[in-house]
Amino acid sequence: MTIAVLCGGVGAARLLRGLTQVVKDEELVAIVNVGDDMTLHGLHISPDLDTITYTLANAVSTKRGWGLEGETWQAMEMVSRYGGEDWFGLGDRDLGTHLYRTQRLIQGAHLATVTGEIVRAWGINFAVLPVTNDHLRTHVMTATEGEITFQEYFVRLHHDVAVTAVRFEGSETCSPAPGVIEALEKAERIVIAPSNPVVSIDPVLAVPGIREILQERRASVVAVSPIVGGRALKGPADRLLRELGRESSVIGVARWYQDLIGSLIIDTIDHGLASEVAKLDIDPVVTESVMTTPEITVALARTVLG
Ligand code: FO1
Repeated sequence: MTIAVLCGGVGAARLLRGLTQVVKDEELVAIVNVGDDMTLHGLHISPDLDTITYTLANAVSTKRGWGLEGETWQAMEMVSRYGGEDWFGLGDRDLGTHLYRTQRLIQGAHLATVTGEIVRAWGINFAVLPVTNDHLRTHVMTATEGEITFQEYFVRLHHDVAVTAVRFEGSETCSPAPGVIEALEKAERIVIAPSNPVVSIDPVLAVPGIREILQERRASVVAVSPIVGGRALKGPADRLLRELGRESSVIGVARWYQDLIGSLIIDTIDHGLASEVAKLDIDPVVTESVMTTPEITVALARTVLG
């Protein structure tokens, strides 16, 4: 049984941890957003790929949800001393990942190749694929700051600015990374992880060919709602849905994915909305979906595969 999981950052990483306890490594393929990627200090940084890597390696900072546990920040303190760009926190150990990735890319290696080298170095043996090896960057249009990159929105401005539109630079010209289409076509189950639909999952769906496969295989596609009780568990998904004229609720999520998913996993707190979801020809699956314990996480993984 092959499971293909469309992933953003933190929420996806948690679900993957549950899935790795339920299926074999060779059955699991994570297809990861790269729209958050950026070049800073001359380094290629891939936050969602690294969040998944560090989380699955049990090395992620549990407090932050990104970066490594037990980080020091000496290098960034030097950058700050010089008045350099210090709004994006790069720990000393995390910098090593970006140094290696950047050097390998300069040598001509594809992002998927380098990602494989990095995840294997952390003892991860299932496939972690960037959705594309090509340039793909999420930009948000804001009323007050004009068009900014995702990380400027998410980190520098603490996503505390209203968004009027989202754009995926490179989506028309990029191609799926090797193995991505094949994984989506042969998977018994395609899972949309509980990541931000607007800025984490949509960039993945914007890569040519991917949305079409989910539309064709809708009956085999299940999404886990990242919205619980009208709120995002982490990050701006609720605000973004509202700012883009959608409901910040499981109904808003169901409509967002309507032509792509056959089932939507919603939290028990939203059980009252199950019939509304069903009206959209989406099978509502009500369960504990807030992954606060390993037991809930594994149970959710089983439900996703159920
Ligand atoms: N998120 C923050 O809120 N503040 C940061 O300073 C920050 C630094 C950072 C460095 C490396 C990395 O892989 C992720 C980092 N993140 C930071 C998270 C990043 O913004 C991700 O894109 C979010 O997790 C959204 O997916």
